[in-house]
Amino acid sequence: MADLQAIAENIIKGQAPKVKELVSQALQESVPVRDILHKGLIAGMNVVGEKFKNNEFYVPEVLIAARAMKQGMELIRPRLIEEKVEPVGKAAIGTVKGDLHDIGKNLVAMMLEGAGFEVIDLGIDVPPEKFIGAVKEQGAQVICMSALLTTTMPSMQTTIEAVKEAGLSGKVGVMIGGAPVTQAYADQIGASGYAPDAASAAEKAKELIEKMKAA
Ligand code: B1M
Repeated sequence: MADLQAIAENIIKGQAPKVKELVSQALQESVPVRDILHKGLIAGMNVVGEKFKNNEFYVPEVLIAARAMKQGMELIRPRLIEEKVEPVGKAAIGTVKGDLHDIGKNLVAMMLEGAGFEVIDLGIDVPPEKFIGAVKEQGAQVICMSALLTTTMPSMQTTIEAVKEAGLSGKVGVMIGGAPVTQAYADQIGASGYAPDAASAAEKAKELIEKMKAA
């Protein structure tokens, strides 16, 4: 019988082949795809996020778990579309203009996917207009900006100003992060959220979506 907890456990262990095998079995046994996603794949990534936050896991373990998650997701994606299972939200993520660091940004993207978000990855060196485009043309509900250089942090403020100019204030959440970024900086430039690490980033993005829904 399909074992959703075993899917979660193998995500945590980063056992991609086992995850694929268990997900295929669950699909064959007609386990609801929503359950495979939430009680299997996402449940596993939630634990990975917690362990990462508590320094029990480091970057390599997260990357290996995310690879297992991705392979499981590939198997269920056609069914998610077929059954119109809505993602938790849509997030556009990128490293800001002038900045080429992407390791942390990629981790945040993986944790967002792991939390059930549809992620539009805009890559590195992303100018404000590209973030705005992702909101207007692709329906992103949260903009996630990463910066690793003190010299590129001002691009976060420029993007927030562009969000205001585009009349999108209050309609899209804007969250920021990266090694030199702080909550104080987020407050100073008017970002709606800040997170110190990839796991907290996924939680914060969810919180922003819920706040916007409630408003
Ligand atoms: Co660069 N680099 N680098 N670098 N680099 C730093 C950032 C630096 C601190 C090194 C140093 O001097 N000690 C320094 C910045 C100084 C400063 O501004 N304060 C620096 C510099 C100066 C530079 C160059 C200017 C060097 C040069 O050419 N003279 C140059 C700039 C290029 C550019 O961007 N235009 C440069 C280039 C590079 C490489 C290309 C060689 C390479 C990047 C490769 C890549 O990313 N593909 C690189 C690297 C690897 C680093 C260090 C060593 C590691 C960064 C990293 O990946 N950390 C870094 C020194 C360091 O941090 N020890 C350094 C691991 C990653 C998992 O952490 O990105 O912080 P991090 O992400 C975390 C959190 O911050 C958070 O979650 C992640 C996981 O928990 N987070 C978010 C990140 N984004 C988030 C977004 C969120 C929320 C949380 O919400 C949206």
